[in-house]
Order: sequence, then structure tokens, then C-alpha cells
Amino acid sequence: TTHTEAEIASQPSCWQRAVESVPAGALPRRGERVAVVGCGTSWFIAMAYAVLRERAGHGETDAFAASEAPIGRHYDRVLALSRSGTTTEVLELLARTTTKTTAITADPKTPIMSAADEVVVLDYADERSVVQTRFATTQLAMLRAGLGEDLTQAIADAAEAVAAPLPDELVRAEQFSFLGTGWSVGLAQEAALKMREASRSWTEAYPAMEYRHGPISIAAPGRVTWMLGAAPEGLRGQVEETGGTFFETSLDPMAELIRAQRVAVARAFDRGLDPDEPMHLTRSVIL
Ligand code: F1P
Repeated sequence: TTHTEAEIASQPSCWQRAVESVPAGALPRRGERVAVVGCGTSWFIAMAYAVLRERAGHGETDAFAASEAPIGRHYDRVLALSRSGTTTEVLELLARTTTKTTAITADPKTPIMSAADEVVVLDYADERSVVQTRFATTQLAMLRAGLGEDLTQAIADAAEAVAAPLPDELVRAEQFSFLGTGWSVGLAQEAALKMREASRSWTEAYPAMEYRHGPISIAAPGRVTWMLGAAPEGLRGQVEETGGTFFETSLDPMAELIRAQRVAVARAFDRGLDPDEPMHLTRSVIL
């Protein structure tokens, strides 16, 4: 098996460990105005966390791609997410900001350790694959638990997502549009990115209701619209009218992301690709 497959399968136990070891004192404090930043996968996890933190009433939270973060504006804290701890845009932002900074990383031997004021190291969730799967979801599990969420059901859903057979129509689909609402918008983006990185598939991602405003024009038989979380009323019918497939489950959206990761790996194998080594991508993306 590939590293990617082993890392995908380990997510239920990694999430369990994350909820049992939340470094409460090191995460953004209640009431702080927080900018969460990252690149690629880490940006999409930032998007999900920003929605969850505001919803939990912990304070105003904005997510930015690290390259685009408006550091001139006032924030009480910058929370930087980076598995590698080496990503150029993240390190440059940490160097420029005068705000308090916290970083979450997998690797304690990297420059982010001295670039941030406080660092949370999730070394047990580090990965050998270039494609991020378990580090991304484990840090979000930890952040969710830090907001007071009970992840018992999410972890049970993850165990199901790791084991359940994959529907053939997903593995064989011509194209995917991932949809989310609220915090699952970021996860939809992440699902689409996994599919691109691991299997070079044509994928897009949108807030669910935005899909109706143009993107639906490409829906067709053999193409899949995949909702992470509960679909807004009427959306399924609109997609099915086009002959396209609408796919939705009742799993926790973070567990549903696991299913998308597995489909990405299955499609990579179908195409003779190595999911551990995506085209044109490295573990550390440095300028
Ligand atoms: C994030 C990143 C992702 C990409 C891939 C490799 O870096 O470059 O953009 O999706 O999974 O990692 P990091 O700052 O989290 O290490």
C-alpha cells in the first residue's frame, strides 16, 4: 500500500488522539479577533475553522490564503497552519505581522518553530505522502474539540468512511463538483484539491447555492455533484434534471472528505498514477 492509503486509513485513530490531547492554552483565546492563514490544503482548513469558531461564539475569525492576508488590518492573533512548517508565504506573513502569532505544524525541526510566538506540534499526524490527508483533518479535529465540539459521531463516521466500499460511479466519473455550506465549503475545496493532486481529475468546488448560478451549466450524465453535508432543499432535483449524478450522505462532512480522499486514490491507480507523488508538487512548496 501507498503512504497516502495508510495515512487516510489512520484518520479515525488520529482524530481520537487529537480530541484527547487538545492543547487548550495554546489555541486562540476566546474573544480574540483571529486571522487564520495557510496555503493550499491548509488554507481550506483555515476556511472551515473560521466558520466553526464564529459559530461557536469564540470571536470574529477570518480565513485567508497566506499570500493574500491583509496584515494591515487589526487582528488580535494570526493562526498559521502549515504541515511542512516551511511554506514561503506563511513564513513571510509571520515575519511581517506585529500581531501575536500561533502556528500549527507537523514538524518541530522547521523554521515555523521560531517564526511564531506559540507553536502546536502535531507530530503524530505527520505524513510521508506529499498529498495531505490526515494532518489536515487531524488539526481540524483538534480545533473543533477546542471549540467544545463533541466529535464522537464524527469519529464513528470516519471509521465508516474508511471501510465502506466506494461506489463505482464515483471512481469512474468524468468530472466532480464538490459543494458545501458553512464550514463544509472549505472541505469541499479540499476534496476537490485532493482529487486534482492525487489523480489529476477535473474538479471544481462551490458554496452549494452558488452552484445554481452558472456552474450547473456543465452538469451532465457521467459527471458528479457531490455535497459534503446536508444539501439545500431542491438542489438534488435541479442537478438530476440535467442527467448528472447528485451524491450526498449523512456522514459528518470531515468524514465525507475521507471518502473523497479514497476516491482520489482509487482514480489515481486507475490512471496508473502514484498518489504519493502528485505531478508538479512537493511536500514543501518554497519560493
Ligand atoms: C501546504 C501544501 C498544500 C498542498 C500539498 C502539500 O503546505 O503545499 O498546498 O495541497 O498537500 O502541502 P503546508 O504549508 O501545509 O506544508
